[in-house]
Amino acid sequence: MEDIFKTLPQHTCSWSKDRMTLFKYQEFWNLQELIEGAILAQQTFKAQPSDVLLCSCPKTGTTWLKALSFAIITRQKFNEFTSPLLTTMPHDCVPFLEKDLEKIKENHKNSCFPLVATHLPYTLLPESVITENCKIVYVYRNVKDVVVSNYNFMIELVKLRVEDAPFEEFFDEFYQGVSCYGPYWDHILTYWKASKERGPSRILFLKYEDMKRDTTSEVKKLAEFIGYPFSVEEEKTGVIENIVKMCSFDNLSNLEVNKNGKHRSDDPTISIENRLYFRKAEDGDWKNYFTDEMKDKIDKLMDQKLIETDLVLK
Ligand code: PAP
Repeated sequence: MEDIFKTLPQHTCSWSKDRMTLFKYQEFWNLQELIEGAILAQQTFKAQPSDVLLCSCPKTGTTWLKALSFAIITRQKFNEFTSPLLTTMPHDCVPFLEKDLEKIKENHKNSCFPLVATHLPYTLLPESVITENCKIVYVYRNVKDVVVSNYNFMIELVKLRVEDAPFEEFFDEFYQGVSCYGPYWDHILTYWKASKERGPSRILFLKYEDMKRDTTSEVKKLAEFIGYPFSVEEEKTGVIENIVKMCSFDNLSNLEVNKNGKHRSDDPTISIENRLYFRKAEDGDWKNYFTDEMKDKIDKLMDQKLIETDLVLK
């Protein structure tokens, strides 16, 4: 690992007062520990054909997607009163490829639990995900709210106050593509290109804003895609609505575990307060942060980057 890192471009983020350094590994920026996790996953992860990968760039709806997918696949065993989601942070319910290889191995051995989450771009996924033709769900979100969500999360992570971490500097670096798992648009494009090659039966795109607007429809789509469709009986008896309600921001963010608990609490060096994953969940919070100039600049960039796609990130 040491030899690899010696060769990688690196960048110390100015907004972080030099508290955060990112490395560029195979076209994408990231923290050292997450690149190490990616390399280990690439070298050792053996996907099973039944695995379903929940993929996303950070701050695009990962926590919500994990909660919904977990609730969908465990609904025969648990309901809205007994679900582990009521006492366990969604990130601790679905293992993360860059960090939880042992847990995933255990799941492969002991159960038929198929969910694996990752923030890796498609081009960095372990080879076996492709050769085993695993299904992939990719969630994405409008770029401006992603910038703001990242900013608020990252400054907490490096223990800076808003006054001490200028948003303009964070925006500039994000715009240059320097963010965790960034450039964000290139991340999306890796999955978009793969979906054109592999077809919609293997890669489902979900958009955070669509999920907010019509959660029930998107949840039905998700359940069908991952192979756990709702029966007519379930639709009639409100099973979908119960899942939607249980996984809603209002419900999850008010649970004791998500207000006061810590994620990865067994390892204090990487443990993160769960509340940081539940901030506002609003569309358009960017309006409280962006100047007109920033808005025009990033909208223009999205027009250029996504010109060949039908994706709208503005
Ligand atoms: P991660 O990639 O670090 O896991 P992720 O879950 O993708 O983060 O993104 C966090 C965002 O999702 C937060 O958005 P905000 O900063 O704009 O508020 C968070 O509030 C939002 N979020 C978390 N849970 C839910 C949910 N159940 N429904 C809708 N949005 C949610």
